[in-house]
Amino acid sequence: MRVLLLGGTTEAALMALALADAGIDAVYSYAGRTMAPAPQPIPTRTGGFGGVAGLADYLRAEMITHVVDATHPFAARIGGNAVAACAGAGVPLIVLERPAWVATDADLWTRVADIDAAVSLLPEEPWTVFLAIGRQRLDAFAVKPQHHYVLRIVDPPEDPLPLPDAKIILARGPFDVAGDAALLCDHGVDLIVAKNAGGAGAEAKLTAARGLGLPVIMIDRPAMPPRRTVATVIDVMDWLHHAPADLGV
Ligand code: 3Y8
Ligand code: NAP
Repeated sequence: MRVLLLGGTTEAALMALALADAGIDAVYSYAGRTMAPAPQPIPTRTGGFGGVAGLADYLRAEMITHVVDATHPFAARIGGNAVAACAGAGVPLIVLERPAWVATDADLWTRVADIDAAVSLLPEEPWTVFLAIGRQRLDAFAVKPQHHYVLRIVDPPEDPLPLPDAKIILARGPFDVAGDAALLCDHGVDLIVAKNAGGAGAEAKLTAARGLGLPVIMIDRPAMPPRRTVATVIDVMDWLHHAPADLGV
């Protein structure tokens, strides 16, 4: 057995520990998005594969017998590529994904389908908006430059921001409620924009917003092709020990 673990999340880090503890031959894959990704207890590789074909070639060249996709619910491209490449190479695939967050009665959420829909909901008059969506799609907010944006990103931006009035907070997470409540208060945040990432690592801002009575625009996850999906490391380990050489769908 030789496992390719598509990583970059808290769940992937826990999966890597389980694979290392079980002595399973595995490799952890990072996209190379951040300057100093967290170290892992199994060998790691960093960088894109070169699309579906590149990933399928990697599976064959590295004699991968199973793929575990523990990437992020919003990492839609690699998720779709993994389905296609595994089907093409005849390698079983399983997805380890945390459940989506669900609003409680105390939450002031407005759910939208994507980032552009979130931007369209921003008011015309200037507000202080906390963008907890990372760095990749900040360009979408350039059509509403009148707001004071508070941005939390992992690494300093290489290029000038597309937003004229923005405060940058460099932080990697996981985050805690006290810290996020202080952030929201200190910056006078009126509104939060978040992706429905699920998991505990990014949830603190929602708990803090609930306590402060702040509204949240919640971006729903992108649709993904059918694939075998589980929510725990134990379920993946069970699958690895029982998976016939079938495909992951
Ligand atoms: C490179 C690996 C671990 C994993 C930690 C989790 C928790 C902290 C919360 C907010 C939300 C956001 C962002 C976030 C969180 C965990 C987890 C998670 C959200 C690292 C990591 C990589 C990335 C990539 C990065 C994205 C960005 C997204 C910041 C490592 C730290 C907003 C997603 O600068 C960039 O280009 C950053 C890009 C993809 C989303 C975006 O579109 O900008 N994650 N995050 C992975 C790789 O190279 O393959 O550096 O160690 C991992 C983690 N980020 O160690 O336990 O598991 O969710 N990451 C979101 O959830 O909305 C921050 O600020 O409240
Ligand atoms: P994405 O948009 O789905 O992927 C874009 C391209 O990046 C992919 O086509 C692939 O390039 C490469 N890639 C992505 N993840 C990879 C991995 N684990 N190993 C090797 N190549 C990878 O992905 P993303 O949203 O940019 O996320 C990138 C990484 O950050 C992932 O590891 C993800 O788990 C992590 N992350 C993302 C978010 C988020 O909000 N999106 C949040 C937390 C962590 P090729 O086509 O060349 O193979």
